[in-house]
Amino acid sequence: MSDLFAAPQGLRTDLAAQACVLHGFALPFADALLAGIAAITAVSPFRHLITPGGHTMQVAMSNCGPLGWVSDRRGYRYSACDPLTEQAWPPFPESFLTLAHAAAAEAGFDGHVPDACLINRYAPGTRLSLHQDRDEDDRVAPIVSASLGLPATFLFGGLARGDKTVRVPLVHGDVVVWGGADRMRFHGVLPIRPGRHPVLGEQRLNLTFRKVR
Ligand code: MD3
Ligand code: FE
Repeated sequence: MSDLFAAPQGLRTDLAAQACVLHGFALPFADALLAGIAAITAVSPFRHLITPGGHTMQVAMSNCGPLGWVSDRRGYRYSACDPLTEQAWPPFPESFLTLAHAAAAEAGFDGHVPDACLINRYAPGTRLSLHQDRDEDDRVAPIVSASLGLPATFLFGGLARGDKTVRVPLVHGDVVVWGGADRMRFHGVLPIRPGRHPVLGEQRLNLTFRKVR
């Protein structure tokens, strides 16, 4: 579906030497990704995880693939088992792997084979505070992220928490890829502005494909 919320396709913005936005790269996959997310979350539903400090995360999460990211009073970690269902996470839909592989290759990372995909759901007002993704054993393999639904302003920082951040607008269909020296940058998402996306309604979904082990 063509819509005013979506990115122009085919353009690329470099954020750093090994980090870029592939504008609209996920648009040809959008229907398949949404069908996959619906099937996955019918089995392993979105939930608000508890941080080790006892706070409830604003972002609702699920996972698919061999490993999933979880958090509870004991800490943050990857687990092959969904603690809610006590079963393996749903497998990767084929379209997820195709997108992750193609986007990584387009960004210069050949042969990217993720073993985890975190699915984030943001309602209007939800933010994700500045953090590093440091629970993966592999600290250089690329992470591929696909944004769907309401637009977001992504904060792209440096390797230290206090480094200056730049604001990167992300819309439906955008893919961000970062790896190598830029893999450990601090990043976050500003509060999602109220709005209604023609396909997804009042939400933003983000898929992040990771290589954990
Ligand atoms: C660039 N998710 O799940 S994805 C996360 O939009 C997470 O849901 C955000 O951060 C989201 O851990 C951001 C895009 C992204 C993520 C991490 C980066 C871009 C990045 C790390 C360094 C540089
Ligand atoms: Fe992150």
